[in-house]
Amino acid sequence: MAAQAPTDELKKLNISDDAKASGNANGKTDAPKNGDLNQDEDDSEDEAEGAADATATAAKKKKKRKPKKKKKAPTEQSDPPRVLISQLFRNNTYPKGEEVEYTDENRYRTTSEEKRHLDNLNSEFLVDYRHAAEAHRQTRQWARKFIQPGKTLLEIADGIEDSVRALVGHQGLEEGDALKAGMGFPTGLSINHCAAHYNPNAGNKIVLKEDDVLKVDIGVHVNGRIVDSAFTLAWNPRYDPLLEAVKAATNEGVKQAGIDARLGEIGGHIQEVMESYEIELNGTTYPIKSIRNLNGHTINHYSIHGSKSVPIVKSNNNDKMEEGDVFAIETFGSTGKGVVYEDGEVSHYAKRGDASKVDLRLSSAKALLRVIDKNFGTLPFCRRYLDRLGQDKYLLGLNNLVNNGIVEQYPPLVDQKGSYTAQFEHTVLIRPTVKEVISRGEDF
Ligand SMILES: [Co+2]
Repeated sequence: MAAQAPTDELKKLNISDDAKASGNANGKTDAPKNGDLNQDEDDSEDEAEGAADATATAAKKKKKRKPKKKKKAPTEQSDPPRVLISQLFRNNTYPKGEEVEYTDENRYRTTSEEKRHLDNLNSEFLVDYRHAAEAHRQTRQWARKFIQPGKTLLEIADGIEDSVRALVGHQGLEEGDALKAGMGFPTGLSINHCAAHYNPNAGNKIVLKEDDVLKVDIGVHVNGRIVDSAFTLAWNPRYDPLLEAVKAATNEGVKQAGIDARLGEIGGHIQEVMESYEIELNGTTYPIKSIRNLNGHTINHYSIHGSKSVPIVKSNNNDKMEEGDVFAIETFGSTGKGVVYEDGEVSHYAKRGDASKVDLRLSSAKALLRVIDKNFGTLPFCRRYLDRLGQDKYLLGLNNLVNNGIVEQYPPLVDQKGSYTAQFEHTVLIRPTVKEVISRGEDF
């Protein structure tokens, strides 16, 4: 999910970034830990076995060859993905992300006993993060094949979200279940000049087209540890330079990230890479611009937007990255103006971490707030997530919560009509010993 930088125009419309910054996940840290996950793992073992036809066939073959080995749990993912990640990777041992050693004066950290000790104290955090990241990778591996022109945005959103929930073993239909693991935020499916925060509300009729450029922004959380990672798909090769530029710019940001790195300087490096590309469309050459009012951001426990932001243009932000920070490094390139504004029907919302107690007079708002507290806490949600909980006619109450400053809305963010935008994003853990690009996969 993108963080918006308050530019001059936006400042008039928006609350400042500081006010947006949410501290802790007040009272939402009571999500049950591994015990419960293991419970679910056992319950759904049979179900997962039945679902995986391909897996069953593969296992049969194996059986013929090695009759001694008894088939137990599935060892490979199904299509669509429905086998628990915790079944594919036992004993809380999930694949690592890309670990990168620190450089220069921080080089000592890789082997430092003290820093290793700090790292070990944080093992639960790492297990949850790697678990969520593997669910992200396996979901997007499937989504890359599934998402094709002709599919509706609703089919795509449901397909991705059903997969994420199945892989972490939490459907999120009972109170509190979505807080244990599941969607970290609504799936962003933003087309062409729309850069971010588009998710189809119920009844949406949009069908993906051959010439579209689609940003797929997926959030997966386990125990409130949110992996925020996005990629862009296009079927017409004419967009290749745009996608290449943004992928390279994001990788530059990931490369520059580290302890003591200054955020404004990182923005400069990102912009330099991004704006070294251009693209020709219908005989016109367009420079590719960094979208200057979109940012990467820190991620806190149960909170997608922390207090630090990572600009994607050069800026005088002298804040530094620090040990223990979690960053979503995301960059956006555009053939348009390189500035986004809010436009269109809202789908994304989140309860503000700093929401004060307001005496709500509207009973529908009061009831809806209870639903939000019990199911999402400060995790972003969309209208469809309320629909699937059986909520209806909630718009008046929802808007009342927005107007009272309890819930923040995140409208779609668009550049100039007719332009094309692309996004790539990774989540990076600034661990005491190394930097871990937790969402890194073979695809990007
Ligand atoms: Co993000």
